[in-house]
Amino acid sequence: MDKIKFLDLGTQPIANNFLSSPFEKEHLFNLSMGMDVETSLVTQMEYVEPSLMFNENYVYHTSGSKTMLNHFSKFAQEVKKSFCPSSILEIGSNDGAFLKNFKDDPSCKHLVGVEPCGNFAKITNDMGIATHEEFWTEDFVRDIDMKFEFIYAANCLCHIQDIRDALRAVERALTPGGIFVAEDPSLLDMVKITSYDQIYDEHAHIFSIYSLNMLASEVGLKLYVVDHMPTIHGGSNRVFFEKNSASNINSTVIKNIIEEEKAAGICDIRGIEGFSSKVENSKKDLIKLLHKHKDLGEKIISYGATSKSTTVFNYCELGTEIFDYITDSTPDKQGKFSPGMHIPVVSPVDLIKEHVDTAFLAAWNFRTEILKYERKWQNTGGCFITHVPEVIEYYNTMSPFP
Ligand code: DWN
Repeated sequence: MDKIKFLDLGTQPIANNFLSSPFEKEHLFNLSMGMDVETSLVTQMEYVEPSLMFNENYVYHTSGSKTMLNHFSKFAQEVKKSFCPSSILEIGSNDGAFLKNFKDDPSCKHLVGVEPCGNFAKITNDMGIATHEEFWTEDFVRDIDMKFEFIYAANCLCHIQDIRDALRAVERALTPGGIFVAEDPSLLDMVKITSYDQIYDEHAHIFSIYSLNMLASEVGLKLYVVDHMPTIHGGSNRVFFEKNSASNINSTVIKNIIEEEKAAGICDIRGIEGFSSKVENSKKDLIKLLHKHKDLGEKIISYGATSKSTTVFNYCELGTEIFDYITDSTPDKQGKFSPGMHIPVVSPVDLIKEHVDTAFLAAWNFRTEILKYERKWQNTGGCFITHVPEVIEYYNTMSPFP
């Protein structure tokens, strides 16, 4: 790919490599984004070796939030109703949050997961879902020699560096007329709300519908529906493709979406270059606001040890001089130190009893769920700080949360 760079997020560690000791040696790399000249794909300038990110120590559990469990259970019901597939494969099946909904469905004869992280492949194999501990490649599909009526990839396609190979693999694994559904962060949303923290080692690409459509059509996958989901992972698109389709369903809607993307400047390098200054301003504003609270002698913590916050903390150089600790509900992250900035990660605390004054909302994509849990603390004067869609402090007296 011939890429032109438009954003530099500096030196970064592996986003989910939580450390047992702050003195552990870390893999560091330069995180920069560019645009592919031919397809306008927004993609990293240099990719990180996949086995450094996706291995048996991977810590992100899809089932860690009620919002996502409901999201996948609801979509599984829709799939059963609309397609009633007899064979389903999920690329990047993680802890089975989606596939488990089909386990006892008699009409689904073949249920297969593909997951490179050994700890997660074990979880779904133990559930009785046949799971291959493999990366998704055309070679892998050639080896298994099976066809599926429905293939799903949630927050996974954007992780696969050789995107053309991944799409060829999908086409090869689908039955004629088979359906492929991918959901990933939306480039348009990322640019609109300056959520630059969608960029970290694992997210090799951030898709526009324009570039994803171009790449998928190269291999005969026809895009026919785009569902925009503004509240899922901070703004995602769920896109439906059909293999060998001659139909033109929804093409006007898709045309309009692509027109909107072009008008927003995300399909050409001159348009997207402006994103870089928005990101720099966000950084300056966040540092200033956090320091203002610190200078008042407040106790500040971060809420959710997310991959996204690895980008924010390392790009803005925010560490233990600001945050006492990060809370996270994932047992595998607790007792560890955050990548790069080495902030201790602890299990969720009672913010009132711990006298926390301010919490940075690192898991801002779950703010509705989190604000519900922390209503009491907010009623006692607790303040959330977020950087999305802009850097603000949020007290309970203010409404609505943007
Ligand atoms: O694509 C990816 C996305 C979908 O998920 C991955 N490559 C990795 C991961 O990214 P992330 O780490 O930024 O995802 P989340 O879902 O924003 O992480 C939320 C974190 O916050 C989890 O570790 C769970 C934790 N959490 C919490 O401590 N209390 C979450 C909720 C809702 C809570 O109430």
